Amino acid sequence: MRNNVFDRMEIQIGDITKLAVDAIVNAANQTLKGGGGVDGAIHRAAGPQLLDECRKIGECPTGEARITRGCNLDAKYVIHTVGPVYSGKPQDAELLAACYKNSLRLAAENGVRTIAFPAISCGVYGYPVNEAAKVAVEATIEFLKNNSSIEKVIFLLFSEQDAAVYRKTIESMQESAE
Ligand code: AR6
Repeated sequence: MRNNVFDRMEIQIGDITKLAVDAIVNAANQTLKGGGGVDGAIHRAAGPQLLDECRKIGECPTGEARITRGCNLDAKYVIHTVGPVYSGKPQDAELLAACYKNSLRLAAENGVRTIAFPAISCGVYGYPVNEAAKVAVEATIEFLKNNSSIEKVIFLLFSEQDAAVYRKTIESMQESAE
């Protein structure tokens, strides 16, 4: 059932650049000029046109999101969002939640029905995966409750270990929702 938000979330393990979804989300930095980690992988797979599009947009503040075409990717769009550098302060969770909500809002505005997120901020930016998973899933649930156009949100994790953390997080939220 489309209204059951838990049926609209899914966990997958792998490389986000390989996904044939309407949009993949990039864990970018404020310059939007590419970088390492998932950002580097997305730019390599999408080709130089992606950087051209990002240059036209300019900078993106932390917590906000911007959209470009997917260029050479199978995904139609790339949504670039900038996660917080982990500091251990409450502001981290607010900014990370904003990344998910702003990305989902932009996706819905552009007719996206399937979207995949990497574990934003959980690499170079140092956010502990168990804390980030809670924020990511909570923000996504909150968004999906008020939206019916997005059919599937994939949390695309790079390791089985991270996927297990997300699985537990979703399970415990589903239990407390029942
Ligand atoms: N597919 C899916 N997940 C991936 C992939 C991939 N191909 N490659 C890495 N990950 P990070 P951040 C995972 O460091 O912490 C960049 O230089 C990775 O294992 O890419 O938000 C930007 O330009 C981790 O779990 O992003 C910024 O400067 C997650 O993606 C900075 O890093 C995020 O790790 C952003 O840091």
